[in-house]
Amino acid sequence: MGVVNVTPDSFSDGGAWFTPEAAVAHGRELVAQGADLLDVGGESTRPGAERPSPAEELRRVLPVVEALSALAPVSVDTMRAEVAAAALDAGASLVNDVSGGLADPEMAALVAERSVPFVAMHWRGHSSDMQSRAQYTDVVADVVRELTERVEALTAAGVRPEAVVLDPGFGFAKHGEHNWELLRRLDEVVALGHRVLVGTSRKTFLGAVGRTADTARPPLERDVVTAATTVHVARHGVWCVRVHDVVATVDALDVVAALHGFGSAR
Ligand code: PMM
Repeated sequence: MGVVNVTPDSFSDGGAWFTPEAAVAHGRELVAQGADLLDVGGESTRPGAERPSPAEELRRVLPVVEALSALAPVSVDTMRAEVAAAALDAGASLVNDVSGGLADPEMAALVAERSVPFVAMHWRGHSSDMQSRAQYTDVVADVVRELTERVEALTAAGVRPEAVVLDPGFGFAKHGEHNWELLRRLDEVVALGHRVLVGTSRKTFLGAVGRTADTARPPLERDVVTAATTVHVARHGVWCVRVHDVVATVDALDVVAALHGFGSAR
C-alpha cells in the first residue's frame, strides 16, 4: 500500500503532495513502482496535529480518490463516515480508519452497509493528546484485547468478520519500546485470524534505532530501516504494509519471496 498524503503537515512527507495534481502524479508513480493499493488521506495524524474540517478533508481527498481509482484500488484514510462514504462513491474500494471506527459512531454502519474491507487500527484517542495514553500493562496483550473488542463492536454493527483488517497502530499512543515489542510479538496479532496491515513507514521509533537523540534520522532518511521491518513483518504473515517508499518495499518483499522459494513480489 503506497501512501498518498494530501495534507500540508504530515510528519513523514511534509506536504509534498498537497495539491491534487501533485498527489495524483505521486500516486501514479507509486503504482508504476509496484504498489498494489493506494492509501489516500486528507488528515495528518502526527502527534499534536489539528484536525481539518470535514469540508476541507473532502476537498482534499475526493479529486485524488477519483483520479487514482481509475489506476489502482484505492483506500481512503479517514476517521469520518461522511468522508468515507463520499470516497467510496468516488471510486475507493476500502476504508482505512486509524481509530478503528471509534472516532465516528456512524463508521461501522457505513462499512456494514457498503460491505467493503475495513482497516481497524489500534487507537486510544486523537493525535492532540494520544501519547499521554501510551500506558500499558503488557502492550501486546492490551492491544490484542482492545482490537478484539473492536472486532466485536464492528461485527455487532453488521460488518462481516472477513472484511475486518487489523492494524496494531505503530506510533499511535505507543512509545519506542512499545513498537518494538509489538514487532517482536506480531504473531499474537496475526493469531487473531484477521488479515493484518502494518504501518511502520518512517515512524519516529525507526528514526531512533541505533542512534542517540541527537543523531536520530529525519523522516526522509528512514526508508532503509523501514524496509528492514517490512522483511520482518512479511515473514510473520502480514497481509499488507503501508509505506512511503514503494521501490525499497518491493525489493524487501522480493527478498522474502526468494526466502520462501517464490518468484518476485510484484
Ligand atoms: N499511520 C499513519 C496514517 N495512517 N493507517 C494505518 N492503517 N496504519 C498506520 O500505521 C497509519 C495509518 C501516519 O503516518 P503518515 O503520516 O505517514 O501517513
